[in-house]
Amino acid sequence: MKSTLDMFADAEPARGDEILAPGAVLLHGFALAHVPALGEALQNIIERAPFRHMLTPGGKQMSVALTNSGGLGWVSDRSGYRYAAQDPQTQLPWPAMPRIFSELAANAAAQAGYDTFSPDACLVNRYSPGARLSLHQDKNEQDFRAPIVSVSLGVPATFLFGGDRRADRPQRVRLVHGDVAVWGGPARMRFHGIAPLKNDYHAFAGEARINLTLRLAG
Ligand code: MD3
Ligand code: FE
Repeated sequence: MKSTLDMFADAEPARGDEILAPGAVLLHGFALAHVPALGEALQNIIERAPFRHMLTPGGKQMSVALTNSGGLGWVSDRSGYRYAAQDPQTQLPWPAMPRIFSELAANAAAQAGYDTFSPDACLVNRYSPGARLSLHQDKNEQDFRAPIVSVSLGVPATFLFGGDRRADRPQRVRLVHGDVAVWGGPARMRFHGIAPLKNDYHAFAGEARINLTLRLAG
């Protein structure tokens, strides 16, 4: 029986890996074999830290619902965006990062050319029909040398891949169930977002899309 590590042992580019831009690689279907394990780990997280709609600093509810796992979790409220070790709803530490999340992320990063990625935060976003994420940069992390790894599950979405300036016209990239993308190097600070989720159905989570983003936050 192969160990989880052996299943990922070759850190070589695979057929069908798609370079979106310097530093940004889309690994089509990379997570597919691991979806059952990812789903079980996710169930356990949302039992302890349910999805919730956070407030933006401007006081509006986000259309995306979120939760976290790992030593740090991304949070937002009237005072701003930041990482926090505790769930603000319960004051408990976020659920531990499941090994399948960190291993999958490290191995995806290696296949994309980033050698030693060891995430300490996993933000879990849930998109219901119509939910969207407007163009933004991820800059709450301490060390921008680390990439961000994202895992798409459930209903497909249109990822908006912008440039270094907000006004740069975004490239539209379809992300489907099982896709893993790695965003680092010169792509790390690019503006990005998700177009409003279409009404659709996928067996993984019904009408929803779930996205895991694995980060080195602290
Ligand atoms: C490109 N989430 O949570 S993941 C976010 O699908 C976020 O839920 C989206 O953007 C989602 O901050 C996109 C892909 C992603 C994540 C971070 C990036 C792409 C990125 C950072 C820089 C460039
Ligand atoms: Fe982002």
